[in-house]
Amino acid sequence: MFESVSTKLNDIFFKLGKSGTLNEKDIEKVLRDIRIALLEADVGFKVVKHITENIKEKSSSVELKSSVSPSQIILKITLEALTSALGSKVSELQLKSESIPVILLVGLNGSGKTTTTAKLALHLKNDGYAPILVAADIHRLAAVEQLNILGDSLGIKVYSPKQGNSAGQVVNDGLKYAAENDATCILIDTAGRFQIDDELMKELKEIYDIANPVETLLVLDSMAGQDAVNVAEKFANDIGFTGIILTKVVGDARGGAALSVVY
Ligand SMILES: Nc1nc2c(ncn2[C@@H]2O[C@H](COP(=O)(O)OP(=O)(O)OP(=O)(O)O)[C@@H](O)[C@H]2O)c(=O)[nH]1
Ligand SMILES: [Mg+2]
Repeated sequence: MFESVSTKLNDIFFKLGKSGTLNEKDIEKVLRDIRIALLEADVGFKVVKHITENIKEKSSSVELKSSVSPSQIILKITLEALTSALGSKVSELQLKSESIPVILLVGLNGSGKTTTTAKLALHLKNDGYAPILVAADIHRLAAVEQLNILGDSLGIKVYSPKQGNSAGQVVNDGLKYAAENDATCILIDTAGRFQIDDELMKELKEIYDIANPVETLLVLDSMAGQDAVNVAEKFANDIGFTGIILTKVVGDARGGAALSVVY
C-alpha cells in the first residue's frame, strides 16, 4: 500500500544518508524532493505545504550541520510531520442512541458504498451487534440484489424496497422492519451519482431526516485522489458527515489520500 510515495521518500533519505554533512542547500533540496514526492502521490497542495513547512521549521531548530547523522534527524522530523498530518487520534464509531443506532453510507457512484455497508455490518456483527441492512438505493435494481447477496452470505438480514416507494419511505419501513427483527444497529446503503447533483442531495436529505443517523459515513474511492477532497467538501456543505471511509486503498499506486509511509 502507498508503495510509490514510500519508495520515493526512501530514495531521498538513502541518498541523504550517504552525503554525511548537510548545508542549507542540501536541506532545501531535500524539502523540494519531499514536496515533489508528496504532490506526485496526489497529496493536496495545502497539506504538502503544511508538511514541508513543518519539516523546515523543525529542521532549523536543530543543529543539522554539526550533527553526526543529519539524514537520520531529517528522517525523524519528516516522519513526525507525516504522522501529525495524518492525525494520531483514533476515533471509534459512536453508536450511542436512544433508538436503534443508524449508520448512513453515502458517496458517489461506484465508490464502494454497498460493499462497505456489508463489510461494516460484518465488523459490527463480530463486535456483538445485531445489524440489519436497509437497501435504500431505489435507482438501481441490481443494488438491492447486490446487498441481499452480501447480507445472505454474512447471515445478516436485509430490508428491500417495495416497488414504487421513495427512498424516504423505504428508510421509514426499513427502520420499522429493523425494530421488529430486534436489530441493535441499522446500516443504510444509499444510491450514488456520477457527480453530486441537487436531486441526489434532496434524496439524501430526506433519508437523513427520517433516519436521524448517529454516523453518516462518506465512502470515497482512494483512486479519486484530489477529486475525493472536492467530493468531501461538497458533501460536508450539503448534508454533513461524521466520518470518511477510503476504499480500494490496496490498488492505489499513489496513495495520496493517506500518508502511511512504511520505512
Ligand atoms: N479492491 C477493492 N474493490 C472494492 C472495494 N470496495 C468496493 N470495491 C469494488 O468496487 C466496485 C463498486 O463497489 P460497490 O460497493 O458496488 O460501490 P457503490 O458505491 O455501492 O456503487 P453504486 O451503488 O453503483 O453507487 C465493486 O466491483 C466492488 O467489488 C475495496 O475496498 N477494494
Ligand atoms: Mg451500491
